[in-house]
Amino acid sequence: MKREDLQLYFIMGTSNVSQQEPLAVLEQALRAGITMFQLREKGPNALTGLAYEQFARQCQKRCQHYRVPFIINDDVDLAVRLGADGVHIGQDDEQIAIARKKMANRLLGVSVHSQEELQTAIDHHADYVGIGPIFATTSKSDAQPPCGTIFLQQASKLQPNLPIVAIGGINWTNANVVLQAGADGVAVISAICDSKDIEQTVSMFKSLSRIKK
Ligand code: 3NM
Repeated sequence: MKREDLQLYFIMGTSNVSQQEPLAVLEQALRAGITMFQLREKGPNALTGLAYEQFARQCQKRCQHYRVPFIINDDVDLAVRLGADGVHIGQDDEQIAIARKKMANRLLGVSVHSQEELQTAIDHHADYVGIGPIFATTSKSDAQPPCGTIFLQQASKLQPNLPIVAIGGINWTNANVVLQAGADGVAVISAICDSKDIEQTVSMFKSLSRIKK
């Protein structure tokens, strides 16, 4: 994968957006310059069945228009059926192995929280890993306690060839900390979903990443 694609990785599901249509939010984020998108349809009011698949296809179409990789959270079968660019999954050894096999040469991202989980992801040839939650987050109901940047720093030193995205409570005012700690980029939900000016928010994030390089 291109490491630069992790620079500003936007994650969204329909429940993350309240003031606007989710597709309108995605469109604004894409137009403003996000570099990767993950559909993460979770929560009590999450779309299911045909409505979920149709929404996923609409997101995919918009990502294709902007040539931004379209990733699906957890649902490997949907990712295969849609020909998504990748899938992102959590820490289940068997699931990682199955996902790697089914996704073949498409992207596989894995969330890791420890050295052991990092090694498991590497053993299964993950294309990138997500490390978090770096800061406190309200967007994931079962998130672990904030871990700060120490593990992120260790992981980037130990695995310099492994693309890493940091996640959890990241906004443009604290993003610099994780970029300095070695992340290739930041993955965000609320920083973009709750933004009153998505174009400006995206520009702020992207100017920070440029400073890092
Ligand atoms: N995964 P926000 S934290 C989806 O730690 C997700 O693995 C996390 O949302 C992890 O940018 C998280 O609003 C939520 O904090 C990120």
